[in-house]
Amino acid sequence: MTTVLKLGGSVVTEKDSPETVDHVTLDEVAAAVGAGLETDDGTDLVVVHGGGSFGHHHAAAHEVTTTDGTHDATAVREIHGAMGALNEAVLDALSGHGVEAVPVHPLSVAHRNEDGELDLPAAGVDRMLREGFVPVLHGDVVAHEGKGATILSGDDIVVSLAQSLAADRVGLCSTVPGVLDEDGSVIPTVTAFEDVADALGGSDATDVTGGMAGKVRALLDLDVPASIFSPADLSVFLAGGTPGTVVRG
Ligand code: IP8
Repeated sequence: MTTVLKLGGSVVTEKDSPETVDHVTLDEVAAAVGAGLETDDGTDLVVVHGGGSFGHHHAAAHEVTTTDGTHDATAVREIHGAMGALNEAVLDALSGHGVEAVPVHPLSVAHRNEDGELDLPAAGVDRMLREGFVPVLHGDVVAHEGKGATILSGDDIVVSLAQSLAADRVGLCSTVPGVLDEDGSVIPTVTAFEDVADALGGSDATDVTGGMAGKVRALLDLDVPASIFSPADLSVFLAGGTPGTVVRG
């Protein structure tokens, strides 16, 4: 059983305060991951985390998005460096709860072609899983044919890895308990973007990769259903449940 779990950038950071880890929530989700793996040691778990207040502020400052690139190595290093620092914090938290977490930095292995198609080789991640590690990837800046380097969202990493690892389960741990309708109630199932287009507003903090709308679009591309839920439901998800919203393309 292979599970790909994304920890949203807004979950693990104070999203409106530059380069600030939300240590309380990060520790809670790390504890849930540690307990989940202890209960079910047959699960191969890949963790991906978003940028939150680490990646997005630097990306915005350098005007780098998923489609607008930069050839400025300093900009690339600043965005990647911030994400590396957040990755360290996530690794530390997971390690503190007994998770054999190791880093995987997309900048070093992934790239996009001129059509924007992502190539993220997964053989190394697969080997890590087989050796009992929990690979921890993150949204990053990656080389992009003809554009220098652009932003790679953690959501796109999740989709790519879920496909190349033939994952059985995909979960997005977000600050909200699922995809919400206009009344703020969780929509149990989403099967087409048009069903929720009106309900999905933009993200309210600096987010160059599209907030909830971007997540739903990315998850609709998957072969397996994906769950979107809040940290309070992470244990339920890891125990095999489907809390929050299930996105099924
Ligand atoms: O928060 C974005 O990842 P996301 C990463 O998963 C950067 O969209 C570098 C802004």
